[in-house]
Formats: sequence, C-alpha cells, structure tokens
Amino acid sequence: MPLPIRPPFALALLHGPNLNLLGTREPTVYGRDTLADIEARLVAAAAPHTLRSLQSNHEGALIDFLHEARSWAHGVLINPGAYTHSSYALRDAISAIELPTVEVHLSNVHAREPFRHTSLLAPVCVGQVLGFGWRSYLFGLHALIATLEDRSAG
Ligand code: CA2
Repeated sequence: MPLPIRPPFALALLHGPNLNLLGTREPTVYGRDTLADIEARLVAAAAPHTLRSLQSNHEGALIDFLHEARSWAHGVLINPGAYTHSSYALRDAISAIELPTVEVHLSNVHAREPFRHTSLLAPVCVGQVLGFGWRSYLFGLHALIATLEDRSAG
C-alpha cells in the first residue's frame, strides 16, 4: 500500500554509478563538490521533509532501494548516472513503485555525446532537471516537494 501523501514528506535520494567520485575528478564537467557536500545542502534545504539516500555502482542495489522506498517514501529524487541511458530495469522499477520521481543531472547531457541525449527513465519520471551542477539536485528537490504538495492538497 502506498503511504498517504501528507507532510512532512519522506524522500528517497539516489545516486548512480561513479557519482561517489564527485569532487575528486573531472571538476570542469561535474564541479568540485563531493557527494557529501551536496547531500548536506539538500538535507538543510529539504527540512522539515526528510531524506534517506543511497549511492551505488550496482544497478540491482539501486532497484532494491527503490522497491523498499515504496514502504517509507513519498517521492524519489534520482541522478541515475550512466544508467539513465542504458537501464530498462531501472525504468521498470521507477514505473512499478508508482512514486513521483524527479530525474536530475549535474551536466547538460544534451550538450555532450549523443549517447547521453536519450534518457530511458524520463518517460516514467515527473520531470527532469539538468545542467545546473549541484543545483540541479536543489531545483529537483523543490520540484519534487511541490509535486507532493499538489498531490496532498488534491
Ligand atoms: O550529469 C550527470 O549528472 C550524469 O548523470 C553523470 C553521469 C553521466 O554518465 C550521465 O550521462 C550524466 C556520470 C557520473 C560520473 O561521475 C563522475 C564524477 C567525477 C569523476 C568522474 C565521474
């Protein structure tokens, strides 16, 4: 049974493969912030709503976390990393759990290699935020909370 949608909202935050390397390499593409830096800002910005997060380099671990989120979360914020462009399994999981999900990317994937222009997940997400560095997460968080507020009011 899905949770009744009432604030404060419990939010699942997922980071896909290689995002544990943030802040250590490729700063021109992904910025200098670490994942811990970004998460600390998000936790502060989300209050009074709460975040529970997972970074994993394993598709199945991300899928298990999504399945479990159904029992405790109202919505999902996800940077699926390169699984964005390849994972039908992640797409099926997002579709199956029926929680509003916002997809975020640090970089503007449309200004990069052609294989990054397609998201297999976008059709099962409420929307996407991309290209704003760590603030893509922040704007995505606001979008997710606004979506939940709309659904709780209606
Ligand atoms: O822009 C994004 O947020 C991406 O989801 C990042 C993924 C990429 O495959 C997507 O196309 C767009 C890659 C994450 C790799 O993160 C690194 C961080 C630091 C150093 C190396 C990789």
